Amino acid sequence: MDVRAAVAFGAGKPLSIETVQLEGPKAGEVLVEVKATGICHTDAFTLSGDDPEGLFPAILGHEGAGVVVDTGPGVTSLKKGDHVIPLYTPECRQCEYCLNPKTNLCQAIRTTQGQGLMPDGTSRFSFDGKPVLHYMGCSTFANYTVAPEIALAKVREDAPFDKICYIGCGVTTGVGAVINTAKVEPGSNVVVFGLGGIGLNVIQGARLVGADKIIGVDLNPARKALGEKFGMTHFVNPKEVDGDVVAHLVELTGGGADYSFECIGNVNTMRQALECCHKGWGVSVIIGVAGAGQEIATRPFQLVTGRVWKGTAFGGARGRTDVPQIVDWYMDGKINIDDLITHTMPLDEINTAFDLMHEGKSIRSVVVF
Ligand code: NAD
Ligand code: AHE
Ligand code: ZN
Repeated sequence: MDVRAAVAFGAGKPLSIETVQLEGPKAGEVLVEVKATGICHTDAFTLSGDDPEGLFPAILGHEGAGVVVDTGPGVTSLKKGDHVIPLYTPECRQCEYCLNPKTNLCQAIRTTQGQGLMPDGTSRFSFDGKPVLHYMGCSTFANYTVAPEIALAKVREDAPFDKICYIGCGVTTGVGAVINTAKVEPGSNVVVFGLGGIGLNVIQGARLVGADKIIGVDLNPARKALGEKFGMTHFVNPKEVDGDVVAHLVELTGGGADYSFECIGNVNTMRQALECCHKGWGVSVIIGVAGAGQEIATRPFQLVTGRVWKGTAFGGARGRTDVPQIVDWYMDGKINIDDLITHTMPLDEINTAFDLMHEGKSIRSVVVF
């Protein structure tokens, strides 16, 4: 079938809106009509050429919501008409990883997913007779996509696509990092580096679990008001701090953060996030994705003296199980998504979403098909 897609033909080039061809779903796969997709910083990261796994031409996008229109042979858990959110972290419920409660990183299809292919090693998309690659198993920058059954969470049908698409990455990553990965306790002091589409969800997750001080760190002064709306109690702009920002944060938290979260993707702020943690017990969670060749550093003494460095993907969530629950939280008013979606646009204007992100003017842009 013909579908409309924003194609990434090469690193650093704007997306090109094209009519591409999409084959129907093969065994274990599902054809989804994408109704809305968010644009995450990770899409921009891959498009920039910084992603060691970035391959072109590809159809990017991994924060979508839509409706099942067809199922391939052997699909049992989904049917035509079901509302779904594609999962870049699938949940097969059978692999060694899914059977281990310590991780959400299902590895059932990770190899082919990283190569931009469906689990059988081929692509369903083509343009001018040549294959176009999938991205993160989702490719939501197209009005139709094919995804493996294990990479689709079935969600309630009364939830609006243009809001719940954000649960496909940003909301779940931020809120999940607090609840699943860090397991922040009520009364904790929390420091969040980067108040964008992820960091603001960390802030609302911290408020949800009853954190005490919630300190946001961002270079963009416009993030202060929004952070406060989501539960931030203190704002730190590193440009306005006299002296060392780590020392300032340690003082502000009365000895160091119980938990810190890096939501930028910058190895220098990752170090600051670790080092502002409390001696003896502070835990720092890396969420941000750093470019090819980047490495983190700290004095090992920071760890010897009890700070813990860890990371999280998709907020530690098991998508088919946890995503429907997060949709319920949104529908019940427990979490706020609407105020984080600052811009909506048609697919033809998707490059504007990248401009707004780079200019610091948006939190989340959503393309509505
Ligand atoms: P974003 O662009 O919306 O937000 C980034 C924020 O960081 C902005 O507010 C910006 O002003 C701020 N910032 C930039 N440099 C800074 C600095 N030196 N000091 C303080 N603040 C600074 O991005 P996002 O969509 O929120 O994504 C954040 C990061 O999380 C990206 O690296 C993205 O790839 C990553 N990510 C990871 C996961 C995961 O599962 N681990 C999921 C989604 C996104
Ligand atoms: N491909 C990159 C890493 C990109 C990355 O870390 N992706 C996160 C999700 S970011 C969503 O916005 C993730 O889930 N990682 C786990 C995984 O298995 O990909 C690289 O450096 O190679
Ligand atoms: Zn993302």
